[in-house]
Amino acid sequence: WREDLCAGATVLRAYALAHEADLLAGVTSVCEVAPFRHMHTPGGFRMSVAMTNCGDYGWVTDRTGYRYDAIDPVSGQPWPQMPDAFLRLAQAAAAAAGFTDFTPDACLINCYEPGARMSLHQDKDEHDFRQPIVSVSLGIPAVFQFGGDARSDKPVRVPLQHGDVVVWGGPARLRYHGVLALKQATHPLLGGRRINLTLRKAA
Ligand code: MD3
Ligand code: FE
Repeated sequence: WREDLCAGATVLRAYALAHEADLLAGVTSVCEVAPFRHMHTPGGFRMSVAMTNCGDYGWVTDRTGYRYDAIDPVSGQPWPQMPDAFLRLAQAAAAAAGFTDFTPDACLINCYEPGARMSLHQDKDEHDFRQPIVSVSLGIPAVFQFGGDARSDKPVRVPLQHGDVVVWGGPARLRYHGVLALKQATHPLLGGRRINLTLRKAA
């Protein structure tokens, strides 16, 4: 159930399954305060993935750029607190992959419908690249693209299913990555959607 994609990138298959109910309840409670929205890139494009956040900081993008912000620009209020179930799962997964002091203060929640995709990018808006990122896949499957240190490096495809958790740290932390356009499918708990939690230490 454990696969190393490369040094620093560990797939924990089905690791979140035992906690799916708590995680989904957490998503629902976050969305009551901070609903999913389609943000815009600095170049003016509407993202096909809908997003929200919880924790002390949330990742946002708009015409002025990408950043972590303590305030939800839609509500003008702080992001909702990170649910305990998110924090506990992320810390356990990070420890299982060898990162013992992971203290996430931000969780970006991505919502994909069929056709939604995320093009190759690096996550580099965080301050401390020694801290890993933990991602949790829920709902319909997706094909993840795991590239190299340059955008031109050919990515490998990694299918991700409901319950899979991936820890990205060390030499994998700044690798290019993305998600291919989702195919139509149905998940018993989530219907035709995929939700991905990415837990980070932003500050
Ligand atoms: C590899 N999300 O939100 S999670 C993102 O499935 C993002 O929604 C994708 O990329 C998703 O930024 C992929 C997996 C992931 C997250 C962060 C990484 C892979 C990573 C950082 C470095 C290397
Ligand atoms: Fe990313």
